[in-house]
Order: sequence, then structure tokens, then C-alpha cells
Amino acid sequence: MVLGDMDGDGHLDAVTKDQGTAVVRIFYGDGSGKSFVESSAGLPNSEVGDFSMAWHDVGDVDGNGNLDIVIVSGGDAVKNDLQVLVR
Ligand SMILES: [Ca+2]
Ligand SMILES: [Ca+2]
Repeated sequence: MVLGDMDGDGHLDAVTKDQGTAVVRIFYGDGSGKSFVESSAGLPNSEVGDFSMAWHDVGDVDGNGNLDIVIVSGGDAVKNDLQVLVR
């Protein structure tokens, strides 16, 4: 899980992946630190591969001010795959 303000409302949100799958989910925080609302809206490519992801993080890759999700997939010792979900 990584934290970042994915929707720009000033409150931290949590970006997770399902255990054993390649599905990314965002849980939007309300600023209380106690309540999060799950949404996959804006993640049309969240199913990123047939193998489990090894690592994911958030950062503004394209410099537009919105955090993007960067995923490095693993599972094959020879081939790794880099995916960027640009927002
Ligand atoms: Ca937020
Ligand atoms: Ca961006």
C-alpha cells in the first residue's frame, strides 16, 4: 500500500493491490484518517497483467500535477513489466 493525494482534495488516499492478483484499487480518504471510500473509477487499465505485481508507487510522472500510479510487475525472473497509470 502507498499513500498519496490521488484526487487533489488535500487528504491522503491509499493505493493498494489485491493480494495475488494485479488489480489496483484506490481508497479515498476524507481527512479524518478513519474513513476511506473505495473506487476504481479512472482506473480502466487496473488489470495490468497475468502475474502478480511486485511493486507499486505513486508520483507525478507526466508533470501535470496529478499523481500517477507506477507498477513494476514481477513473477518472471527474466521479464519484468513497467506500467504507468497516468491520471
Ligand atoms: Ca485525496
Ligand atoms: Ca500526472
